[in-house]
Amino acid sequence: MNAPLLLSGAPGSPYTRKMVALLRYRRIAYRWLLSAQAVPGLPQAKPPLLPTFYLLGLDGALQAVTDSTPLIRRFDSEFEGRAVIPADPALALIDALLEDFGDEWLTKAMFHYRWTYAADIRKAGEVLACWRGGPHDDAALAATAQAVRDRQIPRLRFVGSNLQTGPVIEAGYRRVLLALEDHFRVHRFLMGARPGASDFALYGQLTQLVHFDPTPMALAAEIAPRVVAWVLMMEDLSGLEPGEADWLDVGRLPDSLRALLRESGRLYAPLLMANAQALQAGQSEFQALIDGQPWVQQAFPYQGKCLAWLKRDHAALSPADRARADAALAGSGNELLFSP
Ligand SMILES: N[C@@H](CCC(=O)N[C@@H](CS)C(=O)NCC(=O)O)C(=O)O
Repeated sequence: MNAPLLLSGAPGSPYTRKMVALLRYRRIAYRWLLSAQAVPGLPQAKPPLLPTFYLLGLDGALQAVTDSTPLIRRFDSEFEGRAVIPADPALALIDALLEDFGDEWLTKAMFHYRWTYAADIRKAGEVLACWRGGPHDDAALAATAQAVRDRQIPRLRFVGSNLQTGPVIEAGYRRVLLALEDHFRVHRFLMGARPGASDFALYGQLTQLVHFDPTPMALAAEIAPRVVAWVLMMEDLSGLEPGEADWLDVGRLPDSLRALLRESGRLYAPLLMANAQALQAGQSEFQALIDGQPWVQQAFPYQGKCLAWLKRDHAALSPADRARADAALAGSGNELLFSP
């Protein structure tokens, strides 16, 4: 794997930003294609998600591979040094939980703000359109912008955003900003003095929330200047020299990280459970009570997989490591994820 890794993605895609920042930090050379069509003959991912990596398979042919979470683990094992999975398995579980919270919950806030408010809809429609094909003249840009909006706005229901859940999503975003602001008063990264996978996941969503979409961006500028700065710093950590002593001690997690874990327990854990139950019962929709509000959403098989991964990682811990991870999670609301 010495040749630069090839990927396609877009600047407005939080998962693309997560992975490009990761590659920079890991000092893994890459070629980022803004359009997969730029290189003829590339295989198509199924489903076609951004980012898509084109990686050499055992047969020597390029394979289209998606999904940042397993890709991060694959790169950690295939490329030496500067790992993002914490060395302590108990801390690694906390990191994985927060990575999932960023990827799967915070993305609801991203999608909600972007496609709910007029100023956000207007900006995202036009700017996202510029990254599609192009260059465009004004009429073509206006038409593509409208096509992007017409495609994305109806998809709000897939993330569960509606008039009733909007306030829950927004209050959660505000509390996440405040917990992060508090954390960055003392620590450089979620995982201590070096970044974990969770840092890259939250960074990816926050590239959009804090630096692109006007409504959540204004809130961040008002209440979370350290978060605004952190996101820009995360973009390129190629100069950081991490050491083994730089990880947090899972036995003494700071209150600010516990506050973030409580957000995951409050907002995301009940949703994961309700989703898994619906999938198991073969129902296409689930209902949950999130932060005291009814939440109705289409069941999402991918999030069923997320829960299964977390359970698997928790079950694979040694009894001593599991006890330390459980102690760190006690009272956070995430315990139900791991109850038999
Ligand atoms: N779990 C995937 C999620 C990737 C994802 O959902 N990407 C979005 C763009 S940010 C996408 O491609 N959505 C499908 C679409 O827009 O058609 C990952 O971590 O990479």
